[in-house]
Amino acid sequence: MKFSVPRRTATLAVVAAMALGGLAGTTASAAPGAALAAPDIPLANVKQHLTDLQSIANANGGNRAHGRTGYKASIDFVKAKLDAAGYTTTVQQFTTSGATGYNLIADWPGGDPNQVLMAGAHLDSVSSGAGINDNGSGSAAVLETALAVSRAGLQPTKHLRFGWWGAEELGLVGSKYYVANLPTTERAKVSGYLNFDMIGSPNPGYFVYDDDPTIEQTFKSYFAGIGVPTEIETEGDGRSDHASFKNVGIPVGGLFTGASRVKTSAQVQKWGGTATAFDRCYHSSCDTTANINDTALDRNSDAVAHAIWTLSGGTTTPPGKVFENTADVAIPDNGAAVTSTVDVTGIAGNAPATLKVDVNIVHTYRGDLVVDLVAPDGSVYNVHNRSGGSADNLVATYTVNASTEVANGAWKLRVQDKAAQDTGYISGFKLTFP
Ligand code: DTR
Ligand code: ZN
Ligand code: ZN
Ligand code: CA
Repeated sequence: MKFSVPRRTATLAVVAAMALGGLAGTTASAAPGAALAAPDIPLANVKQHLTDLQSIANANGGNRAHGRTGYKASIDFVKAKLDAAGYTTTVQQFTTSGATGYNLIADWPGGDPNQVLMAGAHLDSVSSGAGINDNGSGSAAVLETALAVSRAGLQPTKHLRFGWWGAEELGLVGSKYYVANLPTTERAKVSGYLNFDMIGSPNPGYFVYDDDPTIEQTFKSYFAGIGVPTEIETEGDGRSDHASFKNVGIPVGGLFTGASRVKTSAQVQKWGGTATAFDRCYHSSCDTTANINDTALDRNSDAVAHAIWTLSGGTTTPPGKVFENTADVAIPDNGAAVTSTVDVTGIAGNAPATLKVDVNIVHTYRGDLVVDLVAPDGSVYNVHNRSGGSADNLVATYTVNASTEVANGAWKLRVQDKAAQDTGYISGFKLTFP
């Protein structure tokens, strides 16, 4: 039941959520130049995703393989969570081995579109089992990190994009298809791709891909910080979706806890466990939720978040010239548009191609809203158009190419609520010029 929430309660709700570390509406920021620390990724949340993926396999013939109903159900499951968290999602279809395959791409609004940091995992299993370690573990860790980005209202310098790949088990087919269909100009914008395939093995090792040195060091530093020794991943070249990105020159990295290879006695000394296979259920029907080492899954999930926060430039960019209006402006429910205005002065020439637009709207149903930036000459730049469903609030940073607009003048944030029930107000509108 949708309901309208009086401003005071809405404010209280947002404050309460902030206190609980819950909903969006809390925008993470740090002193200029300071790095933002990644949040702890709750192991319970990651395990719940694995339980849900196990249930999907159980309800679909025991697997989540390409071309089977369990795979599409897995895609729908992950997509629904990301849509509710405010991501812009795209399902990319392809055909292989006579069946339709699906990739899921999720973009976190904001950040520099010319610097894209990607992270991904293949979501398909083999046909013999549920594929909980291979690769529910990677898929769930990436999903929970994406949800943590949303909860934090992270506004990184780079644009964040997450991918869940189909048909990896048939030869990296989904990720190859994604890269092959990414225009060269778009590939050039991807500053790095982080891959997570089998990161919860029951007899785990802690392996770091040795491809891009910066990414490798980011992971190594994390594990060193928690006192866990790592080794370079030696069997990985070409063995998972990072190869699709590496093959077109995109810097890659990732984590791995081992498959059918046997842990050596030296590795047992280093990591504990037994001198047996890292994952004795690799590609087998016993790759279920019982086939997970919680400590490995927890450590690697936190390492995923650490890498995303660190490599996305979680530091605040050096402040430029800021023009802000923090006056609250009530948004009439399903009614006329309202505006918040900033008067820009002292900026010579035109606005930049990367004009930073910070929007802070308190509302109980962001899918009701159409939000436009209106330049002094009346040009309209739509930044939000009814996406996000019933999620609360719209707290985001947009990068607008306003290079054809004269900078000085009255810039307006125009907001219209276009659906009955649920109301809110503009809490803040900020423009940052370099
Ligand atoms: N090919 C992956 C499992 C795998 C085997 N070796 C590595 C090394 C690095 C990442 C993944 C793997 C699969 O079966 O999905
Ligand atoms: Zn596999
Ligand atoms: Zn795998
Ligand atoms: Ca409404």
